[in-house]
Amino acid sequence: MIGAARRLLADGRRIVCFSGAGLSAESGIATFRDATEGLWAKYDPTVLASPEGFAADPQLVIDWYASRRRTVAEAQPNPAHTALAGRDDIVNVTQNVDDLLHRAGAEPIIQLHGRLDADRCHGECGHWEVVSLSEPPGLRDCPDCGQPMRPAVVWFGEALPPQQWKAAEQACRDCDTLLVIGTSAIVYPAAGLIGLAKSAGARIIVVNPQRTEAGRIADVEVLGPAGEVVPELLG
Ligand code: BJW
Repeated sequence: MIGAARRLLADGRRIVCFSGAGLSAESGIATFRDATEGLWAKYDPTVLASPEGFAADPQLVIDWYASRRRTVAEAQPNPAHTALAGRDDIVNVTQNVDDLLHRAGAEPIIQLHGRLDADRCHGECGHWEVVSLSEPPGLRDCPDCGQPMRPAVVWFGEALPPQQWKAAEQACRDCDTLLVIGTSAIVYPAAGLIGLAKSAGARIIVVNPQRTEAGRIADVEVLGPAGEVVPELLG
């Protein structure tokens, strides 16, 4: 399977990598849906990452993000990030909110679900600030309008940033090879990019230790961890 995937990538002229939380798993960042351990295990991330979760308990949500931000601050890019960064012909479309692809030096990167290293006003005023991952802010109000500040990420029920979404759709429509890494492929509209690329004629390669929804339409499915498989595919 790895040989078949390598050949597809070698033949690719317009390659897009569509990644999810599994890309950063070997850097020590917990995936969204895999069982978690420790302090936050008893909370459901799909509830915390929603406007309803924030309205119900803003302090809890901000504390959860502070903990995740500190973890990202301490994490390092893994060999999969580095391999992707080594290929400036690959367009990265990621669902990840961490900055590990950036720190590895990958470019371009389209971040569909926002970023952890910024906060924005939860109201409509548009105030936005870069924040420290290692010393994240606590619960606080927007200096412009007094509404609460919150991480600049996309929660369930919220629209994806329109420019990034448009760029991702364009890239997936135009690519001839889509490398799908470390995503359960169940969160929409992002997961729909795989079907979009497929119906536009792209070959689909999926890298994941487990079988996923994306595997159903893959031309090649490589079962294994990104940190081992991706350097082999792109080296
Ligand atoms: C490894 C590995 C290793 C492990 N190597 N791999 C149709 C039907 C039903 C519902 C919907 C629908 N369409 C839309 C919805 C609603 C919803 C949705 O999709 N829900 C589904 C759960 C059903 N979608 C939304 O709400 C979206 N917005 C929307 O639709 O808006 C409509 C609208 C339009 C106009 C105006 C207003 C509204 C928004 C979705 C936002 C998602 N946000 C999150 C949180 C981001 C912030 C944060 O991190 O806190 O994004 S949720 C979470 O899921 C996060 C991720 O980016 C995203 C995807 O998860 P991902 O990356 O796939 O991670 P996991 O954990 O699921 O999977 C990890 C994988 O890695 C696994 O497969 C492992 O096997 C693998 N792995 N180790 C490689 N070493």
